[in-house]
Amino acid sequence: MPVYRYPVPPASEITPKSVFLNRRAFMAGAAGLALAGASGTARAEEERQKLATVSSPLSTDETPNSYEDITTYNNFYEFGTGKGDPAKNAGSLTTRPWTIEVGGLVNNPGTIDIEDLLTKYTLEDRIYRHRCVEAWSMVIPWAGIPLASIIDKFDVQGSAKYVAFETLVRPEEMTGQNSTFPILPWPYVEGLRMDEAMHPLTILAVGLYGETLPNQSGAPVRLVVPWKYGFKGIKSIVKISFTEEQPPATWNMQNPREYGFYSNVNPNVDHPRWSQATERRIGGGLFASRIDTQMFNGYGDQVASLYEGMDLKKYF
Ligand SMILES: Nc1nc2c(c(=O)[nH]1)N[C@H]1C(S)=C(S)[C@@H](COP(=O)(O)O)O[C@H]1N2
Ligand SMILES: [Mo]
Repeated sequence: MPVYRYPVPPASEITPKSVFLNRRAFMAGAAGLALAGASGTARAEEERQKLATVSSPLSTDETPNSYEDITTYNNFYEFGTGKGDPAKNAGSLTTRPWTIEVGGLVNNPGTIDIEDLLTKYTLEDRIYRHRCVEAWSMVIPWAGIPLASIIDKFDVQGSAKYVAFETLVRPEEMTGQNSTFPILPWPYVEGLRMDEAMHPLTILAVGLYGETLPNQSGAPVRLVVPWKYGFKGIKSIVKISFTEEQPPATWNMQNPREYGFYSNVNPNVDHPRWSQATERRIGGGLFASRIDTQMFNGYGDQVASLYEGMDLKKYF
């Protein structure tokens, strides 16, 4: 299994939150306005935590969407199916204490504590393009940790070919898990091939705009795989396991014709009910013109080699 290494920035490049925010505000007027919105947002969560991040060369230089856009237009069916439902309903989720159970084909099974993720790792400032399968997109400034550097510690066995992820099931706090006609089977589950999981672009995100994640964004920890459609980015993770067989993925099980296991952003492979050739960038206004969707969401230089020789129309 290939292990990817990347340069770790020196401590002198560590960016305190205030500097991060000022820099963003300076770089982009729109983002600056959004920050005013952020400070007014009520949180039924722990006190805000300052996240020190180092900037990553893997960030896009596109202007991030506003905090408002990113936190009020969400998909998180555990809290309802409307785009505004997670912002309305996710405040009820208790995100401390929180541990992720790690098991399956590893020599050191164990747990990951959210406090350790926040304090014992170098958090990287990763501004990524985010493309939903529903053909809208955003640019999001995450704070995250490369998944590879986290799973290394569990000593993954050579026979592991995939990583499986699971979201919390807690109907008392997750309104969408309470409904009489469940829209999805719970828990929400996802999976990656091992080399995708180890790729330096793949992160577990714990922060947004220099603060801990708001619940609607998948607090306290969620997956972000920027070259894949958004639904691969499973939220509020409680379990990670390593498997030999391809693990189940919620939308793929729900409708395999519409949602593949790989789900790489691909403008040449349409969703059966709509085109994937273009996307609507949220925040551009209702009548903003659509932009062309890029192969692998624009991350092709970094990830195309993972799929060399694969028929991406078959393995979509
Ligand atoms: N547990 C869970 N994770 C989830 C979802 C969900 O419904 N439940 N929705 C997915 C979909 S379809 C998308 S597009 C992204 C949205 O992430 P965002 O709300 O942070 O933009 O989360 C993904 N992760
Ligand atoms: Mo999505």
